[in-house]
Amino acid sequence: MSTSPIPQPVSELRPIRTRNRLVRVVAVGALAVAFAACGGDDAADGPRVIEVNAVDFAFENLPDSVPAGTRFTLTNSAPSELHEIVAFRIPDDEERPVSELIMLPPEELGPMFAGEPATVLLTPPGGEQIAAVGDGTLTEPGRYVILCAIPTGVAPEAYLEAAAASEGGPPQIDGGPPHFVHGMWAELEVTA
Ligand SMILES: [Cu+2]
Repeated sequence: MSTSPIPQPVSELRPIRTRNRLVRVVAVGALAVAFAACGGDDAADGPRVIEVNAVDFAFENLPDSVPAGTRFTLTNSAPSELHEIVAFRIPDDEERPVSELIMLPPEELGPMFAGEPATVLLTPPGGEQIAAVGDGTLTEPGRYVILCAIPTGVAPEAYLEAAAASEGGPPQIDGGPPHFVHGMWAELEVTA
């Protein structure tokens, strides 16, 4: 071998590095990485997949009820806003509808969802989905809050950079109110 490898320009390497770092930092389990790597080739008798589309400021094609094991994916047809699906299972002893819970002040709502969400999928406008927590599959029956907490008016790249830098905590970034304030939330029942 007499030829030395041609170094790749930094501009080509950088997006790959950024993406890897994001997945490593934001994704909590190794499971998310494994699923992202294998690409979701579902067999005919495999889990049901529902493609949800995000617009400003709502989820399209999100049913009220799905069987356990359903996997969601997220596309984003909004012109400029990053959107996400965050799914939190509602505690069994909580009986209020999501329409009431979502109106609670942060100090009341926060503790109810202090744990890990069941899944978090982010998709930039017209871009590729990033599975940050889980792979979009909801396995445990119960009621769920589905919401988007992206701050209004934040540049998608800026938010993703902040999320990567926050090491699992809430991204430190200025912006308008979270999208769920504009109605980007839903209640979902996962049946056994
Ligand atoms: Cu959103």
